[in-house]
Amino acid sequence: MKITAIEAIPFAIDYRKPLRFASGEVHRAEHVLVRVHTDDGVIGSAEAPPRPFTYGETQRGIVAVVEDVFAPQVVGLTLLQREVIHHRMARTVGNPTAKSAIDMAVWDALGRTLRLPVSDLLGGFTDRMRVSHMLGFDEPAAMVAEAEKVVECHGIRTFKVKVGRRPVGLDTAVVRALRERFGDTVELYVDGNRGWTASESLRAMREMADLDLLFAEELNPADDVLGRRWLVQHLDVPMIADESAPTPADVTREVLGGSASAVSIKTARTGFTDSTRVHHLAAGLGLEVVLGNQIDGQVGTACAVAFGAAYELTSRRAGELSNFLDLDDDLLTEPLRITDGELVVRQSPGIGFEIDDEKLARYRLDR
Ligand code: MUC
Ligand code: MG
Repeated sequence: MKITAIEAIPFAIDYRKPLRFASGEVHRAEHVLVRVHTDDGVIGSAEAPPRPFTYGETQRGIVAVVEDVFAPQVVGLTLLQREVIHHRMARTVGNPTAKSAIDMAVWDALGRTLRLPVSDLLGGFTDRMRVSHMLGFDEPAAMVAEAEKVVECHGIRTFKVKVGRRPVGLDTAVVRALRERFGDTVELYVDGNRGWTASESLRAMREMADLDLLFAEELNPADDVLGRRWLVQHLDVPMIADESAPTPADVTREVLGGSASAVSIKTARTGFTDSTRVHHLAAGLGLEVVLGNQIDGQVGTACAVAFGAAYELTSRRAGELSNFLDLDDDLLTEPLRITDGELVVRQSPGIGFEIDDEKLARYRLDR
């Protein structure tokens, strides 16, 4: 169970169409596949998605920090020393997706070594999650057409609508068009990625008061501290902390400070080890949880559903597990499939996927 090497492999796969939102846009999945090797010949894998507009990481930066800083700290430890791994990596600030990919690749290697699914090792609550689909910025008719396709092809009936444009009517028109098209057959919530001010956010939420929204996420910057608290006090739906709360300490600060009343757990930024901490914190504080997406590929999505299905609290709501549908191709031997609006956790050892070597060779950027 001794870790003998860690690889960081940059790869790139195009999105069929860009995803646009208030803090940025994504055209290509320029991710890093992290592979943890052990002396038993086991390889555990996970992916790190650089999101400079959220965490400041870049693809080259992730490769460098894994190779130069984290690999030397982790090689030589065993798969059972996950808390030592966490402690050593924590000496370096930031780099959340690089650290998380190592953490999850270690868990994958552990599951493969023990011949057990990681989701069962974590909590084993269920083997599937309902899926929520994220709708990026476009005209109302185009966003409704995309939602129709997603309902028809995948049976998904929960949508997170990206908002945060100006004037706010651009976005409220989309949410209204979706509610008019689907009636009460779909669940809707909105994510502003900090695009609006506190007063714009409240005006928009009041305009949408009759649209039965589940949640609002990061409508305005949490750094506008008083404005954000004021907004949360005036909303009649929970405000989800996403990018304002990337660590357990941030979750505590934002929630106890009154700037959030629910939390997004993203395995891409908190791995399995810190996602477990955020989960326990949310359970202890009585917060609602949404399993979020960092615009993950299939490797990242398999990680997210393995974690989400492990606990009752994370599997209660639909999880954001469908961004990979927009990718041209992916790295798995057996692609993930969303059927009847659900994604199932594969009951194989580890996280539940196999990397296709031929595809990795095709998309890797370092050879
Ligand atoms: C989301 O939930 O915000 C877009 C930016 C980011 O950090 O994550 C995505 C989705
Ligand atoms: Mg968000």
